[in-house]
Amino acid sequence: MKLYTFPPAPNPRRLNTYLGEKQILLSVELVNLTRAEHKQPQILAMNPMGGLPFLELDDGTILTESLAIMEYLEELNPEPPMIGHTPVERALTRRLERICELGVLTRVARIVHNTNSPLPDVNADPAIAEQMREELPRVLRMLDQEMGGRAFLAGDRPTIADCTLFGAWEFGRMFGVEFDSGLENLHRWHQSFLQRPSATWNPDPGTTSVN
Ligand SMILES: N[C@@H](CCC(=O)N[C@@H](CS)C(=O)NCC(=O)O)C(=O)O
Repeated sequence: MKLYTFPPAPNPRRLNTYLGEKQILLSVELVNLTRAEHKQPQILAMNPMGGLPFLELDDGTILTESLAIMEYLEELNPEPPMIGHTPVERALTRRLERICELGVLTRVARIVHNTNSPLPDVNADPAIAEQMREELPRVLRMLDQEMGGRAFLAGDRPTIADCTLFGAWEFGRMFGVEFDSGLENLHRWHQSFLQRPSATWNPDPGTTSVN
């Protein structure tokens, strides 16, 4: 299989982090979003939505959506479990992952793209960025409280929720989105997560890492 991706972007980054936690290696084709390479006809022919990442399976099937790709790879590589063991652990992990994507990653991305987007031809709307800046702290405070003294969002092992939050946090950091210093548990988690091999994982040593 082959992964089409651009790891500095938050959805590619969360998938890369997942691959790193699993130590999965696969063939990668870098598609530079900042040069609009995802709008090239050969990419749109595979993925008409144009978004990254997407995975091309050996039979030519194209999988888009980072979460669907993580779930697919989790079924192929169940160890170590990144979505929990038991039905309730799996539901709680998925709950946190959805909160991290919809509540954090999406808002961080909208702040960046409506102020200082690295993508060409984006119509920035500062009012949207402002609204997202107002909404973001509440969900982060909730995650910070829920995490408490745990090592990871869902407990003592990393899960797909950590991968999504890490992708969002790193993208925000890269573009000056401020995370309140009062989020002590999340800042501790982030500092510790930065030390993990998954934070800089290159799933295809044949390509230059752009993390
Ligand atoms: N829901 C998709 C979103 C994919 C997506 O929009 N990716 C962004 C990078 S984070 C992208 O490729 N943006 C390019 C564009 O919107 O033109 C996922 O979870 O993978």
